[in-house]
Amino acid sequence: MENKNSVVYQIYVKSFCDSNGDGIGDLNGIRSKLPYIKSLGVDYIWVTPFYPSPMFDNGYDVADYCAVNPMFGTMADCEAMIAEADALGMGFMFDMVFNHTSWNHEWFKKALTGDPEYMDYYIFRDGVNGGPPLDWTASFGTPAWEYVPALDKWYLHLFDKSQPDLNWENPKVREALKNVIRFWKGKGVKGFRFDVLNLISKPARLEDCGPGSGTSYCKDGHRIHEFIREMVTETGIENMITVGEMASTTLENCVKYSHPESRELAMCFNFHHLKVDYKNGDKWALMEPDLARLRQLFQEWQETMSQRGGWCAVFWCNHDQPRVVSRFGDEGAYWKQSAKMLGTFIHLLRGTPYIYQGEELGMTNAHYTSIEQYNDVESVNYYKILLERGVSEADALEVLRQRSRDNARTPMQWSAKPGVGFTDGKPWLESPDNYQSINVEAEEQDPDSILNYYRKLAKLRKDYPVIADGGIRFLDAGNGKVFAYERSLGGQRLTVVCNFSGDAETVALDSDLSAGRVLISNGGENLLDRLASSRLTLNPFEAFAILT
Ligand code: TEU
Ligand code: CA
Repeated sequence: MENKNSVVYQIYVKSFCDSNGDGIGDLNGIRSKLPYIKSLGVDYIWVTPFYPSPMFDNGYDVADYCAVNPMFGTMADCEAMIAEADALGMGFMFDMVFNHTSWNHEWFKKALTGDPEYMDYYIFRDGVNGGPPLDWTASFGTPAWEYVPALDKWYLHLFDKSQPDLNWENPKVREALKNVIRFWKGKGVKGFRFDVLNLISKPARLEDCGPGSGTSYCKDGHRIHEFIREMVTETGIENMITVGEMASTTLENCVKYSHPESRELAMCFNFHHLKVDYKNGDKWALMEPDLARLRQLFQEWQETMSQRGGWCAVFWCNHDQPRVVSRFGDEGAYWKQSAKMLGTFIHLLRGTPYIYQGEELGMTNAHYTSIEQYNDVESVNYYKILLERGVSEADALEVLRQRSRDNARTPMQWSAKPGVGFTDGKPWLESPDNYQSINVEAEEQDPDSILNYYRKLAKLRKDYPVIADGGIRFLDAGNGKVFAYERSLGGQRLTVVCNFSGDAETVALDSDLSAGRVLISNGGENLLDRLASSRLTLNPFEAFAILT
């Protein structure tokens, strides 16, 4: 990838902006907001799938990779959107869902007729003792093998049963997917996000696998680096911005996925830092975030990637994760402070920062009170599973309130108008009541808003090469709730200090910063004077960055 000072904005197409009043976001809605996105100072826009789909997984079940779902617009709308972003100096990254298709895809429909050529596009196996080939569970809580009576065969789906996994061992599949990349490259797309890419290389001998999570047997498979390198080099995208979503991957693999000499990807998403509030590693068991573990993970990944020449996508939010201010910050007295602190921490790290739509406003979780308000297949499945495990309805709703992917999918809050400025119709998903105060219109008027703070963060990455090109070292601030790191390039140092606690915390910094220049701070008064003493007391959720 040509430059390390890029910033990416992620759009969840269904929830960003509705241009035709049907309550569903669309491509013309995105196009109408490109000047706003440009005003954030971002370089690329990752847009989630808008291809033909039955929408069981809101578009991550693709029925045609090279077309536009009429629900979201036309190919002409898509081309106009790409052209307008280009004219504004921004590039689109399209989302490639290559681990699986929808069961509505023509390839799978042909497979279901028993056509052996197309059955080999997927992973069909004979059953064992009248049951599935393997006792695997899928990511959304169901069994991972589905029986087809007409064929007397089972097919693998690591996600919903409507999302049959593709067989990447089949060169015809690999070639067909390379043609998808070539098609969108030809349309002027400037980069790609690859959905659960590290799951595409399945075990050589499936029958030797034991029971359990299907993903756990398929992640970082034995041909994964070969497949990625082939896909990237044969479509000429190795110098584009590309990012692989890597489910449950390892640091070692991410160094390899993202190292320039690998000729694989520009960077990866990993999720270890977003599991520090999973009790016993279970997303659906609540626990307070383990801040010590969070800091340790960032230190380990950031310092190792820096030393080994890999490159991380750095982020808190996406369309699958709860809103970070509700998760690691504060929705109450310290809402603004904590949202700014969380943004400061991510944006000054080594790597490419991603802003998820609404994160720049401090948008919060949805706070739904009934299961009827939820849409996400994963959330609806796990609500049933929790009740079957004997969890009460109230407790199951509390789990969803904190963990559901719908928390990220409430409509983008543009204004305090009904429909939150997202639609003139009835939105497909309800908004939290706080849209009255948390919205673009209100925050544009407030120089001290989270929105304007995020604009400053993005600009710092353009103005100070130490952020994009510098090394990184985590500092021991002598307080587990305060995360501090130092960026360095040549003789320049940037010290970043973030208090992840809602209480005042005292730290001991090992260098005198009082003569430095404050590049950004979320509010502590007379900071440099306070830094003159060796022990500094930070306000709740205080954050700053000082150049020396
Ligand atoms: O997500 C992969 C994945 O594992 C997600 O389900 C997410 O990590 C998990 O829900 C967190 O608990 C990708 C897409 O981002 C997601 O929207 C799709 O549902 C999934 O793949 C299948 O395509
Ligand atoms: Ca619409």
